[in-house]
Amino acid sequence: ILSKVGNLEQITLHHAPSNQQVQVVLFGATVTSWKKNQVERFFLSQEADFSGQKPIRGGIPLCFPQFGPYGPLAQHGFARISYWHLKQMGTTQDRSANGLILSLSNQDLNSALISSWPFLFTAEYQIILGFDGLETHFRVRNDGEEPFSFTFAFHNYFDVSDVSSCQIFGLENIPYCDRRKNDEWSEGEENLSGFQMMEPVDRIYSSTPDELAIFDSSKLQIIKIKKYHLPDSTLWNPFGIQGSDPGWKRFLCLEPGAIKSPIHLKPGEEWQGSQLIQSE
Ligand code: TA6
Repeated sequence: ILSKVGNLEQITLHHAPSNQQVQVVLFGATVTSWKKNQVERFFLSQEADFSGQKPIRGGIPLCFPQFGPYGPLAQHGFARISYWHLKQMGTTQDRSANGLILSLSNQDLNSALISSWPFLFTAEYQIILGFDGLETHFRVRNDGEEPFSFTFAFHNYFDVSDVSSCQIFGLENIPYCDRRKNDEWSEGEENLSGFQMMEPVDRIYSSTPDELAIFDSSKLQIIKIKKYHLPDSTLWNPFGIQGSDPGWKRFLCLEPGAIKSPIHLKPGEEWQGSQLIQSE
């Protein structure tokens, strides 16, 4: 189903047998909503901008080809502020899943972006709704004659009842880069699952396990993330500091990515990073 939100085109995908629905805005290839059993699982800011002038705050913005401010591009790169094309959409023959593929290439970029990131590439973003949950697959191919490098993250904004009543599983004892302390590296914390967020957190954990989870003790909801070829994970909540989104209590960002060590692609090479999100 194709519809409009603000100035932007969006697609709604359903998977009736598992009672799931996902909404994807072509601008930024941003997943803005995922409902299972009619319950929303992603946070979308009340201030989310649908003019096509700014990244959409909420859901799953894509950070590519640069995570954060670390590189020649504006924060988190151009994927989240580019107009993607619908390449394919439909259910599998046995109706066990419904999905779509969006694409973006260097031809879709303006000249300022091309001069900051002068590489020939094709990116494809596949979103699949099925009995297992929501799968997102991000692929990049080097179509040029020069090698290039990039960093990447799925900037997941999960909807939580209160960020202070969430437990995080999978990041115990893992060293992290503390973006709030001049990117200083800290030793991991032993008991992160008992950890209650009481202050701003902005961390990049390196070499994290491929299964992570958030338990929301008020909603009694668990979100599980399985990730593939994405070694790192960002954990973020601004906790009301100046400039925080007014809805900051209601989200927790847990973002699988390839951040610490950039991915290098030689001419003709392709890379894929994926996640499967399940919620009970
Ligand atoms: O992933 C966390 C982070 O990099 C934070 O440092 C914070 O700036 C956040 O992303 C949101 O960035 P944005 O540019 O969307 O406001």
